[in-house]
Amino acid sequence: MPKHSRELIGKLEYEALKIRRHLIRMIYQAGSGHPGGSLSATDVITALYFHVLNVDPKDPSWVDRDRFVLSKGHACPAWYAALAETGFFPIEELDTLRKIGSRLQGHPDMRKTPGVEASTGSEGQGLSNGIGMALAAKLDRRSYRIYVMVGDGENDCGQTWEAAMSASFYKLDNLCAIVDRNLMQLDGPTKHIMSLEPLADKWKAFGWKVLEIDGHDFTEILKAFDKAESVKGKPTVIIARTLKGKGVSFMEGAVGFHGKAPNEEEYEQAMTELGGEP
Ligand SMILES: Cc1ncc(C[n+]2csc(CCOP(=O)(O)OP(=O)(O)O)c2C)c(N)n1
Repeated sequence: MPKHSRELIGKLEYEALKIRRHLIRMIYQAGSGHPGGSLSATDVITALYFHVLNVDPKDPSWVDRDRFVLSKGHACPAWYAALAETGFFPIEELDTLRKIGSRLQGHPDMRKTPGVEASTGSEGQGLSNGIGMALAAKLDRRSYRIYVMVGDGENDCGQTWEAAMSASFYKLDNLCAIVDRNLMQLDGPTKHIMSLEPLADKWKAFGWKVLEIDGHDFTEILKAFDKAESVKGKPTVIIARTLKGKGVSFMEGAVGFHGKAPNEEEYEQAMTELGGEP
C-alpha cells in the first residue's frame, strides 16, 4: 500500500476545500484581505496542519511542538482557517477577521492568536524567526521541527538570503522552508519586478537541499515533507509551484486579487465554484 493512501489524500482535498471556503467568506465579510496568496498557499498549509505537524491544539505552547511560521503573513486567512479547523480556537471566531478587538488581525499576531508562533507581515523576516527556533531546538537537544512558508516575492528581500546563508552554516536540518512559487507578487509577475530564476540553483548555492514540486498535488507535497525530514546536515527548501487564486476561476492568475476582497456577486460565484453555500 502506498504510504499516503488515497483516503488520506481525499481527506486533505476535502479539508483544503473547506479552508478555501472559509477564507473567501472571511475576506468578503471583512471587506478587505488577501485572497490570491491565501488560495495559493492553502494546500501546503492543509497538508501541514492535517498531517505533517506534531502539534496539540489544546496546548498550543507545548514545548515539543513543531513550529510553523507564515512569513508571507498577508495570507493568514488560510492559516487561521486551518488553525480553527484543527481546534486551536472556535470556528465561529473566523468571522471576526480584521475586526477591532479580534484575535484574528489582518496580519498574524503571536500575542493574540493561539497557534501563531511569530508575528509576520513585514516581508522577509519569517525565515530568520524560524532559524532562531531551529537553533534553540538544537541547543536544547529537542527533536521538534520548524517549517517556514515564504512567498516568492519575498525572495526579493535581502534578509531572506542572509537567513538562508546562516541556516546552512548552522546545519539546521530541523528546518524546512517552503517557497510558495505562484510567480506573482503584489502588483505583477515576479519576473517583471525582480527576476528570481534560477531560483532552485540560488537556494542550492546557499547550501540547502532543494525539492521542487507541484504545490497543489497532495501526493507530491507529502512526499516532499517526508524527504525533508530525512535530509541530514542541511536545511531543506521545497519550491512549491502554485497558482495565485487557486480554486476560484476569476482569481486564478489575477493580480487584482492580491489584496482585494470580492464584491457580493464575486463572492457568490466563488462560493458556488468551491461547492459551498454563499
Ligand atoms: C517589508 C515589506 N515590504 C512590502 C510589503 C508589501 N507587500 C505585501 S505582500 C507583497 C508581495 C508579496 O509577494 P509574495 O511574497 O510573492 O506573496 P504572494 O504573491 O504569495 O501573495 C508586498 C510587496 C510588505 N508587506 N513588507
